[in-house]
Amino acid sequence: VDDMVLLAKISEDAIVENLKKRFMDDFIFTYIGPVLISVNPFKQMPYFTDREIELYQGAVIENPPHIYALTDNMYRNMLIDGENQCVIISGESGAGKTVAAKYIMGYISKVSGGGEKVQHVKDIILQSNPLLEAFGNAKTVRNNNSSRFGKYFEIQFSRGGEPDGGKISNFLLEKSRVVNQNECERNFHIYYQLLAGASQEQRQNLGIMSPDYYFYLNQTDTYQVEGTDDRSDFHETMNAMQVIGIRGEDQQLVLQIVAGILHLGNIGFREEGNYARVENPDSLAFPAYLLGVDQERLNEKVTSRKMDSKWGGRSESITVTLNVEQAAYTRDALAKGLYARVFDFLVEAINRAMQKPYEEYSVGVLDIYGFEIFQKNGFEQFCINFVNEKLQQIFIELTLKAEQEEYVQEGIKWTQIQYFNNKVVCDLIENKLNPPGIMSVLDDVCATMHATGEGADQTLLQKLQAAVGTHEHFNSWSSGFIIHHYAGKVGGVPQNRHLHPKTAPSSHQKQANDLVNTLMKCTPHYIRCIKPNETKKPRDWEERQVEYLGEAEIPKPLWGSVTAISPRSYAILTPETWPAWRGDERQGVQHLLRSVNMDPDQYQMGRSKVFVKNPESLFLLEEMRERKFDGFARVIQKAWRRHV
Ligand code: AD9
Ligand code: MG
Repeated sequence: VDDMVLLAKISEDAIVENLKKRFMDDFIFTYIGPVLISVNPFKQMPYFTDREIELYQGAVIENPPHIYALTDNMYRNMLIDGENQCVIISGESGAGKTVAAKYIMGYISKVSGGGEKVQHVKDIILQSNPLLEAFGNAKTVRNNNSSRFGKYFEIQFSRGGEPDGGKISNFLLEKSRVVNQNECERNFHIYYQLLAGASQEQRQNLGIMSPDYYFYLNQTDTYQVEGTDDRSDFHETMNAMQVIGIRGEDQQLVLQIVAGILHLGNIGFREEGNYARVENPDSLAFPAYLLGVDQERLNEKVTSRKMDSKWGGRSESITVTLNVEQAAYTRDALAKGLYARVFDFLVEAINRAMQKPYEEYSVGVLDIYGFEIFQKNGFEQFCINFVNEKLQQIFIELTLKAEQEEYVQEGIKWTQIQYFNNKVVCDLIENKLNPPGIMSVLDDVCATMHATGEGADQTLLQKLQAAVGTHEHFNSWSSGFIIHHYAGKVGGVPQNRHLHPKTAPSSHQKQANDLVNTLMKCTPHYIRCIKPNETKKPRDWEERQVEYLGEAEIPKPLWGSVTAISPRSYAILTPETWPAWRGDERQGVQHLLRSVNMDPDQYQMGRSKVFVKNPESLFLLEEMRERKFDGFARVIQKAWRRHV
């Protein structure tokens, strides 16, 4: 079935079976009530052409489920109701979120009008994808083009529906990837693009060597990605910068910093009486030159740290010399910081190019990475999972609230829908006081710990135990802790990297809350992407899918609502059968439902609709009607034959 609410019985098995069947028949889209499910086909489907764009545009007739239908619906809603819209795209890594986001942007760009200026904004919207993917995506085990940042893309429209502006908010760039990667994974695409596509002159100026020369690229021995041409992608990236309006010199500076980071990574250290010394002083020269800093200054920067210290009531600054481990950490922190700045610069440049002086209408697209449960989970997973927990929270609030408000409006009797409200997990993480949540404790430990971070892990664990030790969604042991998220249990072991003063975990919390507040002001839409297999091959459905669908995550409607049961269309089912009912519609519907012996427990009459508990009873109605019609048609046919 197109919409799983119409399944005879909405069970997890039935949902999965339905999805699988459709997937095998090349239907990747299915609704489950208000949510569009999209199963990654891992091959180009034939129904994303201009023909479909035409078909779904302002469609009054029912078309099969499609991302274009959802997008068109958002676009029309925005124009007709004058309300901002947003779509939350969720799903595990490699499930097709980014591809879905691009289809949405492509559709909007195609169906909306506009002159030269609007066309320019459209170009920027579309070109922002290859640019941000070059700097923010990487090959991972799960996805050859995995987004390592979250993105909320607000497309802004004029009152007439022309996309004449836009704004990107980016979240949680996975900075750690700049300095190390898991096995079989790569650093961000831009590095390999630059190495493959740089001109002869650039090679000379930027000190471009083969990838295995650089420590930040050679740790995993993975350089190539199947189906990816880094060289041509490099030109696409540079072209995107051009379209976005980044000046030639700035383009060169961006590349210079990217190369500078690579050379920075090649600064090694040796131990000299407990202190770190740069192994080969010559290795400082090139990164210093590319990053535009004095060589000696760079040396100081990576081998020592300035600290404020209070001494006899006076505050003074002292310099602490670092050991080898700390020096490497500092070098890496510098690399990550620089990279994040470059990324932010690009986002700002795109935003500047799409800036609009005032806001009218908008459609926001949220493409953010889903829950992550790894063998080793760090602060990054903690933040990502927290954002997802918040998204689930608004999903529940908005869908159930809308549903239950309708019941009230229609005056039908109902009991509170039973579902797992994950607010309890959000509170565990973000509570400010009584007891303070995990973020607060982290903040506190970061602010008060000893400069080197020694002993901070234990302090953190002790404080967490004291604050939330008895919480039902939290467990801890001597060296780590587990959070029971709505989507699963995630365990983590704190590591000093993550507990630096001023990293302020609360800033991530603020970002998550800002995002939620923005989304709450829009009419929401949902796309849940599903990855059918780990092989990345078409027509392959692995049974393990079940647990990822997490049917429990989707609160079920208790009473399906049917807007139109017209006594006229079903009049054939009533004993009076023919001719059609002529009286009051409401009474007609009641008469109809009684005469087909529908159990009174199974339906309720609302003010403007009938509410039916089991959608199957509707099928029954349909089926009975068809049978009767068939019978009727046969009688006519017979009569006709006799006549001729
Ligand atoms: V991640 O959380 O950023 O790692 P995504 O974004 O969910 O992940 P992505 O959209 O990048 O996944 O899809 C992964 C790959 O699946 C793509 O590179 C395509 O090769 C493939 N894919 C996804 N959706 C489609 C589709 N509708 N048609 C064809 C698709 N291929
Ligand atoms: Mg993605």
